[in-house]
Amino acid sequence: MPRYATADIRNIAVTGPASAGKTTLIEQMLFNAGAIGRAGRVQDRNTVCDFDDLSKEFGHSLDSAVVHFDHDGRHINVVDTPGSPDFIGRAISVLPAVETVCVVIDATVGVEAVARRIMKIAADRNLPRMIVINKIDHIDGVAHTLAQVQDAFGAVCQPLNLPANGGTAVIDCFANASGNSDLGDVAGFHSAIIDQVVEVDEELMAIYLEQGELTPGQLHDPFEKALREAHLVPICFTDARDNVGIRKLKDVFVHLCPSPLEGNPRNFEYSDGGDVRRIQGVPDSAKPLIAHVFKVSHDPFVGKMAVFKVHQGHVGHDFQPRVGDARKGIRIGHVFKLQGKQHSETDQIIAGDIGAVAKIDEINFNSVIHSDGVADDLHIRPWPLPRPMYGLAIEVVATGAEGKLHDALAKLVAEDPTLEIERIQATGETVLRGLGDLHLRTKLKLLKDRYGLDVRARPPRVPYKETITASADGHHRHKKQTGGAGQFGEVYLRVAPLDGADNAQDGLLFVDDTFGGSIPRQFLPAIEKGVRQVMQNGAVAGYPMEGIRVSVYDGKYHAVDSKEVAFTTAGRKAFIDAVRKARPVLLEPFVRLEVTIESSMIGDISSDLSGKRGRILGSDTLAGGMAALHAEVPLAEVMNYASQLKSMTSGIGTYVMEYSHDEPTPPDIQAKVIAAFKPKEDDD
Ligand SMILES: Nc1nc2c(ncn2[C@@H]2O[C@H](COP(=O)(O)OP(=O)(O)OP(=O)(O)O)[C@@H](O)[C@H]2O)c(=O)[nH]1
Ligand SMILES: [Mg+2]
Repeated sequence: MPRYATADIRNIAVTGPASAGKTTLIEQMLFNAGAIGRAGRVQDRNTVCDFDDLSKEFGHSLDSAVVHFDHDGRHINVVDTPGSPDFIGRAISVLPAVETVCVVIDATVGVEAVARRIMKIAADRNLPRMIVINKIDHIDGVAHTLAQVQDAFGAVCQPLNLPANGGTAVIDCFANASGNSDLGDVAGFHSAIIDQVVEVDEELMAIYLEQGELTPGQLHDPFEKALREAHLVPICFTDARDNVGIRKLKDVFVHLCPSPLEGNPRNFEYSDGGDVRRIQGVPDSAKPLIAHVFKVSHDPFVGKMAVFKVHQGHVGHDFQPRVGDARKGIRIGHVFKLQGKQHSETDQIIAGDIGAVAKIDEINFNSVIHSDGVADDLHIRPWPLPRPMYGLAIEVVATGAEGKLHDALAKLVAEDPTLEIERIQATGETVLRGLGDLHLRTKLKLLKDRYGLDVRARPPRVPYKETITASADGHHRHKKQTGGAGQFGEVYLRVAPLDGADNAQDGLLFVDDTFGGSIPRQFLPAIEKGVRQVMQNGAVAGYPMEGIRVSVYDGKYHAVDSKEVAFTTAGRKAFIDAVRKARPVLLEPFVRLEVTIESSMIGDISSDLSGKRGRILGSDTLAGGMAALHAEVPLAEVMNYASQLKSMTSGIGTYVMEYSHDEPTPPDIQAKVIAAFKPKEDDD
C-alpha cells in the first residue's frame, strides 16, 4: 500500500504552447520537492521529462511524460505535454487522466493558438483549468499578458498571486489582502478573486458582505466549486528558470486543486442490449477496477509500456483484469510508478492514482482495464483529437523490407493516436499522415533509429474520396467455365446517395431487397464483400468511397456452379457499373484554419487564402496588436502552409489547422484526377 490515500492525490496536466517553459517548470518542482538532486535544463538535455533522444535533439518535448513528487504530505502526479501544434494530440490525450489542467503561457509571447485550443477543449469537457504565466523575469511583458489572458478567456481568470520585486518574487493575493506587487496594489486583485469565488455560494456571499473578510477554511469548498463549474480560472505567476513562484504553485496544487474525490468524474460507457449506458468511476480503491490507458509507448529496454489512471478500484500485481470487451483476462505481473523514463515497481496503484504496466500486448491507447463486476464491455468515448491531414508518401529503400516497415509503422501508430497509415489504391502509395512536417519527420527518424529502416518520403497526392450524387442501377452476370467446375452468379443492385449516418458501416449501408430466393441468403455476404472491396479501392479514381446505400434487389444463381467467389465478383462489378452511372464525384478535404498574426497582416493573409480557394469566416482582434483570422481552405492548397506563413510573416504568424469537412472537387480538377487513374483490369 502506498503511504498516501486517494484524498492526498493531485493529478495535473501541464499544457500550453511550445517553449512556454513547461518542462523547466516541472523540473524545478521536482527539484524543490527533493525528488531530484539538481534541476536539469532543456538546453543541457538533462531534464526528467525530455528524456527521449528525439526530444533532446529537437529541444522540445515530443511526447507526454509522467512524474510525481510529494508536497506537504500530498502526492502530486504531473504530466508534462508537448506544446508544438504538431504534437498537440499527445497533450489532449492525457487530459482524461487529470482533475486539473494547467495552461502555461509565456509572458513574453502572450496568448496564442495552442493555449486557446487547450482552454477550449478543457472547458468543453468540464475539466477545471488554471493558468500559469511564466517567464516573469521579463517583467515588462507581464501586465500586458495578464490583460490578454483576461481578454481571451474572460473575467473568470483571476490571479491567485502576483509578481513582485521586479519579477524576482511572487506575493499571494488570495490569502493576502494588502501589499505591493509589480502590477499594483494587492487589495484590488484580492477582492477581485474573492468576489469571483463567493459568487458560487449565496450564503457565503451574505457573510462576506456583512463581515468584509473570509477565512481560507471558508473559501476552500467554494473555490473548488468555482473551479469545477468553470466560474474561476486561477492564475499563478512563475519564473521557472530561476525557481520563482514554484513553491507557491505547488501549494496551490495541494491546497486548492481538486483531489480525485473532488474532481469532475469521467464517463465510461457500456452497452446494455444495444443501448449505450454511462457510468462514472467512483474513486474508491475497494470497488471493482476501472482504469483508462491514456498513453502507450515502446521503451527499447522494457518494451510496450501502458500508462493508466485508476478511476475506480485499484491495480495490484498478480491481478487478472479484462480489457474492453475481451472475454479473457490479462495477467498483470508488475505495476510501476513513473518518473520520466524511470519506472519503479510498486505493489499497488490505488484509486485516483497514475501508474504503468509493461509488456501487455492486449492493452492499447484508450483501453479500459476493468475487473468483473462492472460491465462486460467497458469503454471510454475518446476525446476528439485533431485529425491527421499532413501526409508523406513513404517507401522503404531496401528491397524486401516492406514487411518490416509495415510492422514498425503499426507500432508507431499504436503509440500515437494522431498518426495514420493509408494505402492509396489510385497511386499505390503508402501514406503516413500526421499533424505537420515536424511530426512526420520525427517518425521517419524513429523508423531509422529504432527500427533501422531507411525510407524515402515525398509529398503524396491529395486524399480525395469518391461518392455519388444520383441513384442508378447496376448489373453483372459472372459466368466462367474452367475445366470441370464452373462459376456462376448474377446480381442486380441499385445505388443511392446516403445522407446522414444511418446505420452505415464505413460509409456504406448494404441492404438485401431480394425476394423469392432469387439469390440464396448465404451468398449476400459474398456480394457485400465485393461491394466493400470497391468502397475501399474506388470505382472511378482509385480513392476510398463513402456515403452510399446499396440495395441488392434481384439476381440468379446456379445450383452447382454458384460459389461465394462468383457472387463477390458479380457484386463488385455490378456495383462499379452502378456507380459509374450515378454521377460520381470526387470529394476533397477542407480544413479550418485559425491564423494568429499581427493585425496589419490581415489583408495580405486573407487575400492569399482567398487565392487558394479559401473562404474567410471572420477575424478576432486580440490584445497586443494581434488578430486571429478564421478560414476554410481546401487541404490541397495548404499542405505546405507552415513554410508559406513563415515567409509571409517573417516567422511571427502561427496557425492551427483542423479537418472541417469534404466538398466536391471543382470539375476541372476532378476530370484530371479521373483521367490519371488507370484501374487494374481484373479477370472475369
Ligand atoms: N527567461 C526565462 N526562460 C525560461 C523560463 N522558463 C523556461 N525558460 C526557457 O524557455 C525555453 C523553453 O523551455 P521548455 O521548458 O523547454 O518549454 P516547454 O514549454 O516545455 O516547451 P515544449 O516542450 O516545446 O512544449 C528553455 O530555453 C528554458 O530555459 C523562465 O521563466 N524565464
Ligand atoms: Mg517541454
